[in-house]
Amino acid sequence: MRTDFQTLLISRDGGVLTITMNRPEVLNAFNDMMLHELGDVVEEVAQDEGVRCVVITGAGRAFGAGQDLRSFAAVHASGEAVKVSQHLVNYHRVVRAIRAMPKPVIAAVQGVAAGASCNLALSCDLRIAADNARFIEAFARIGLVPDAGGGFFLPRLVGMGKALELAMLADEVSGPEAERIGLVNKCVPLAEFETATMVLAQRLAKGPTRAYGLIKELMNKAVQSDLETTLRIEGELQDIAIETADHREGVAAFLQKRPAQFSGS
Ligand code: LHQ
Repeated sequence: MRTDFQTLLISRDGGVLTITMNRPEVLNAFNDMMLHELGDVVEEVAQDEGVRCVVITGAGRAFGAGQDLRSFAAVHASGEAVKVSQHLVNYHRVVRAIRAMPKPVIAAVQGVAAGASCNLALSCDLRIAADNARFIEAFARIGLVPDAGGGFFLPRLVGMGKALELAMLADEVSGPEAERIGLVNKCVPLAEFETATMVLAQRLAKGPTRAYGLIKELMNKAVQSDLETTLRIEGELQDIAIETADHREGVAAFLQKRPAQFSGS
């Protein structure tokens, strides 16, 4: 697994891989390098069976400030004919890789998560926030629409009415408020944030990884399907899950009245 990135820090603790976006001088705003490196690492880690949970977080006082507006303005000023939709393909690569990743991905958000960084967090499976978190669908502040998958994830997480409010008014949502409206799964005091993140990540890394991958596949498909299709997919995925070692171990542990030891296979 490659670890020599210019804009990312990579650390490994057992089955947990932490990816830290590391441009703290601009609140981890995305320049092209960071966007490409993040795409590379999320695609690569999907193949690494030793990694059973991925955490994405930010260095310094922020999760991320979205697109680096200076570097994007510089490209425009250079006269280079770049359509923004071509640039967005790089964000879409990251979002697709996170959704397709056959293991849990946690966004660990402290400080600000604005624009595309906010929506990157929404594309993850679970979100944990520190109580200093500030979620901002900042796009309308600069006359844009939510990108990086926000149009898909935001209304599904908080409902259409709240999604429209957040996207149109572009007001900040605090960590506790984000927990209240379902934008994040859990908000904890900043002093407990790192420990709480690792406790959650290690718990997931010791879980039935194959089943987690199938759960993701089921939910990914279900949010875009009707009941009949979902019931069919559920059966197909359960046929796979029931053949796993972790299923056998889970049942044996239950019958023997002991905690399960999941191998991830
Ligand atoms: C930044 C940034 C930033 C550069 C803070 N860029 N430097 C996709 C495709 C193409 C085009 C456009 O967009 C997109 C997707 C998007 O993500 S659109 C949304 C882009 N992001 C924003 O509009 C957010 C811009 N940033 C802010 O509104 C504020 O910085 C927030 C609310 C995030 C944080 O405010 P503060 O905590 O008060 O921090 P600050 O503003 O003082 O920022 C600290 C430094 O970071 C500062 O640099 P300086 O040299 O003055 O210390 C900022 O210029 C820099 N920075 N965001 N996106």
